[in-house]
Amino acid sequence: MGLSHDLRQALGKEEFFLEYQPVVDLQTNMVVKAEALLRWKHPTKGLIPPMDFIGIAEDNLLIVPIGEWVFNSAIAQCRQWRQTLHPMFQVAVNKSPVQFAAEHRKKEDWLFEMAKNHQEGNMLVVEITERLLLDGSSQVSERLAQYQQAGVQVALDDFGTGYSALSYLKKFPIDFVKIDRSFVRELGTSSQDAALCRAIIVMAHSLGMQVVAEGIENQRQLLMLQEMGCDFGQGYYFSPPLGPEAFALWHHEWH
Ligand code: G
Ligand code: G
Ligand code: MN
Ligand code: NA
Repeated sequence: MGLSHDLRQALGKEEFFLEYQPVVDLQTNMVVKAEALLRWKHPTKGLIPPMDFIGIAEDNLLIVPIGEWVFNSAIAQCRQWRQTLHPMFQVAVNKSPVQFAAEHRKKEDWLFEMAKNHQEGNMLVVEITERLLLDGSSQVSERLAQYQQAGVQVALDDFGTGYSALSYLKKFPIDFVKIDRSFVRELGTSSQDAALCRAIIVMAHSLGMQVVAEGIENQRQLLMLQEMGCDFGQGYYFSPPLGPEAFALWHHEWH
């Protein structure tokens, strides 16, 4: 039997879990956000990376119940961390264009539950990609506006790698731009990449958005991004994605 078959069983068999990667405030060094990343522990094949199963889950629409599980788990975790780590803790979850399309057809989703309770909404950041915004769909606009009303923030992931029609930055309610790690990688060695990072930061700030740099792996990259005024950073230099217990331990050591 193939992965697609096994994926149908995975939710019921509780084979999914989340890891959390800290998002560091580069000006204060505080950590009050984490990105939730989905993991699948296959009973015989071991850990399967999201790249290898998200596409399948999108094709057979299992991504919808899986996505709901991700949101519920991340919210439950965040509720706990608001008690134990920081009262304003937030979790960021990834959401693909297929999830938006499928939800639109379904009409009701977790968001409407949450919209009733603003205190839950402000626990969440939703990470979307440029691909979602490309066709300028009014349904997407509407959904993002609902997020905003519910206190959910929106981050534009992998920024700079996609279509980069900059007009959507003013058209959609986007709170954070995430500089793709391909630009951060060569920061110390490529003056072009440094110029690009600097330009993205200046542009985002002038449009009222904050910037998260992904894939920070060394101190040189960190210092350059800090000097450019980048707001937040993520990467192996701080920590890889961690299970909830390891994350809490890491957080206690950090502060
Ligand atoms: O950490 P990592 O290599 O596992 O993540 C790879 C990619 O998988 C990320 O770029 C992210 O966009 C995607 N991903 C991780 N978790 C989720 C999830 O819960 N939902 C969706 N749609 N994508 C995810
Ligand atoms: O596309 P998205 O940004 O959602 O995916 C996050 C992915 O980036 C995860 O797979 C995570 O494991 C990976 N990642 C996080 N930090 C680093 C880093 O410092 N270097 C590299 N190469 N990958 C990273
Ligand atoms: Mn992401
Ligand atoms: Na990314």
